[in-house]
Amino acid sequence: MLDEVTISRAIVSTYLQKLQDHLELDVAIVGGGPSGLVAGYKLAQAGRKVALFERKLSLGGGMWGGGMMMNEIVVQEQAKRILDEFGVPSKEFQPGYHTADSVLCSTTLASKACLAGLTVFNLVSVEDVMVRDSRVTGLVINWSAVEMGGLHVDPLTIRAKWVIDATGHAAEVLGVISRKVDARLLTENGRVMGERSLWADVAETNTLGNTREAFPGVYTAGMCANAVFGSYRMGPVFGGMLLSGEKAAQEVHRRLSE
Ligand code: 48F
Repeated sequence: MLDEVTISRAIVSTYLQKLQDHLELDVAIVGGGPSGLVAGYKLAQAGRKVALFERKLSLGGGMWGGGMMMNEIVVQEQAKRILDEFGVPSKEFQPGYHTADSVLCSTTLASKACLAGLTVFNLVSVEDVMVRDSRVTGLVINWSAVEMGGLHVDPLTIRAKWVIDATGHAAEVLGVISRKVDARLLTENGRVMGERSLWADVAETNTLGNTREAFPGVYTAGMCANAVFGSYRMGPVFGGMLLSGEKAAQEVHRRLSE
């Protein structure tokens, strides 16, 4: 016979244990779009203690909707190996252009990342960071429902050796740092430079170069990289997002080993 309160107790105690186990991390990833998921997968595979915080209910970010809600994405040649690595089926449309079902891609990235050991806290928003000696040392988090309701509720904190800002166009983590009176980002003007108009080819190339430390302790990944360092947007071509997640993970993994 099922007891309702036992069901509630199981959820409350398991969730709180999971949260307690992840209050101190090697890497905290903010944003569960394609770049954050690839970064999470790679870091978990490398044995790092890594958790991902996602504001929304579901993972996948801007990938779900493909291009203008047509749920297919395009991935260029250089990144097809990542689709293959995750086991996401793709079709060659013409040489150099591969398509994949965006729902299958989003769900597969999410599933493989979690199975590799990434812990996801969805419905949690990152509203700020902690800084000590001019370096980010963790995240300030709150329930997304608190944020959406505009409620005055104080947050909790997560300590992390590294943070990856994978929040997409909004570059929210670096944005909040950039607005502090005493902080300068590692960009030309010390601020989030903002993104330029849509130019797929240049944007995709620049994404990888812009995947780097943008403030001590914080790496960019995905579209955030271009938004922070002032490059172009790219529309529904996703290779750069996958490669950027991979690069952020590799570099943060290396920095943790130093
Ligand atoms: O936007 P998103 O998919 O980021 P991405 O990995 O990929 C960008 C592409 O989808 C597309 C593109 C490429 O062709 O231009 O836009 O760079 O996913 C970002 C995720 O971060 C979450 C947000 O809900 C989304 O799922 N997010 C944003 N801000 C916060 C956050 C925050 N403050 N706290 C938690 N999650």
